[in-house]
Amino acid sequence: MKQFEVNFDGLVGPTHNYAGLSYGNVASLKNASAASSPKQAAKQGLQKMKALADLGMQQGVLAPQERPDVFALRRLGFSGSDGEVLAQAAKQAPAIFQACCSASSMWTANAATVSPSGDTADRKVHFTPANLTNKFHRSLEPQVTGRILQAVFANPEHFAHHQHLPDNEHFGDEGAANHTRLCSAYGKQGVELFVYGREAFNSDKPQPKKFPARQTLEACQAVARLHQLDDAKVVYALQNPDVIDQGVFHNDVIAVGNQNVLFYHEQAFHNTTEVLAEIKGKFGEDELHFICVDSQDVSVQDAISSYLFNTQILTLPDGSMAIIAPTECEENPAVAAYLRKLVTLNTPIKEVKFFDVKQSMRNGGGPACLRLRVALTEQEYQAVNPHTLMSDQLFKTLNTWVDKHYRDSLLVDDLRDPALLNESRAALDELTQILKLGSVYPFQRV
Ligand code: SUG
Repeated sequence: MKQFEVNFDGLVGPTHNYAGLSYGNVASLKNASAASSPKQAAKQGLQKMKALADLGMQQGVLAPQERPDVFALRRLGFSGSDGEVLAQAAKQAPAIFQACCSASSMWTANAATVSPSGDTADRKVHFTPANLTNKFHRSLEPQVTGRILQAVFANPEHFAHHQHLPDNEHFGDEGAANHTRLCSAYGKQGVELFVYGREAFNSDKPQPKKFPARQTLEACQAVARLHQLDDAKVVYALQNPDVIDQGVFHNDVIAVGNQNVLFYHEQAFHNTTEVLAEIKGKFGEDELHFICVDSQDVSVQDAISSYLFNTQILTLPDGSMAIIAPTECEENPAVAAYLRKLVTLNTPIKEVKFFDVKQSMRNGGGPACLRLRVALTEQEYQAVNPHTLMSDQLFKTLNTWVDKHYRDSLLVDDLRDPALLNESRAALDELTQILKLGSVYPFQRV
């Protein structure tokens, strides 16, 4: 049976802005209050999706969320008409207001953890939306994310959806950004590698001193239980707390895997030797490539600023692998030199393609942050909502939709404009019709 990985990229929402909301994410803090371009951001994302579809990859689209989140602001005590809620919140609590305007759902690597049917006891594809408890602006996402995922993967014969984990730091869960699956073929049982930053119920264990560890071991274990994974095929690895303190806020900023390749920085994990031995032992006899990047070749700082590891490793239709990298990797001399060398080594990675996703990069989101990977069999693929799958027609329709609804430029001060709320809702209402999602947004359900 045919089997492949489908990348579901997040469409950038109409309120894409730089508010400096993510302590521990260097780019987000550095670009706080810079002007953003929602239109350019959405188009950069669409270009990447279309280019991957043109390479022969299966590519899907996930809808963004409704922002400003007036419903969250009302929950926090702001009242009156929608316009009054925005005005009061912007004046009385500007930081909270900005958090309720973030377009952060665009980074769909944080939307959910997905386990393909080859790994699960009931042979369904399992989804658990990430609760994203560590950042208030992101903690607003899981409910609507769950609805969007159910509208895309609706068939209960193939897809199982779980509620996000309890909204508490003890179960802090950032989804697929801290989850990698290694396998010899997408449809075969693989090893699911969960990377966590701390143990919530055991403070004696190592944890970062400066920046927060967003993902806990207990959250990883809960997701593995929900997804009915076999313990013999799961590895839990502690992220190196020192790199979290240098700005590696998710594991996908320092390591990435695809099929039988794990590409990682030598400082990515705590106890690397043990972690790799466990992966190898659980993977079995098939060929497995560990590609380690030394600090001498690429420093942790260069890895963070270029996002060398926030790349997508794709298996192309001819079976070879390509790296989809942000243009920042091309601009960084050490990283560019490393990539030139990498494609000559004896690994499946033979090619690097650079993409401009600068609008997203300025908030700490590279190519890999922008996509949720879903490995599917042909039969499961046929059960996906077809209106969410990239095609020449959908690419054209979505570009026209962006041109119609998105602003060229946005400053944090513009977020209080009630017209922006109306523009966003009009855009999203139309989008749910294009993608045939039904009523997933709170404003559509009142
Ligand atoms: O959660 N940035 C996101 C970036 C997420 C990147 N995702 C992965 N690594 N998979 C975050 O820190 C910044 C928003 C702002 O500052 O306006 C933000 O939310």
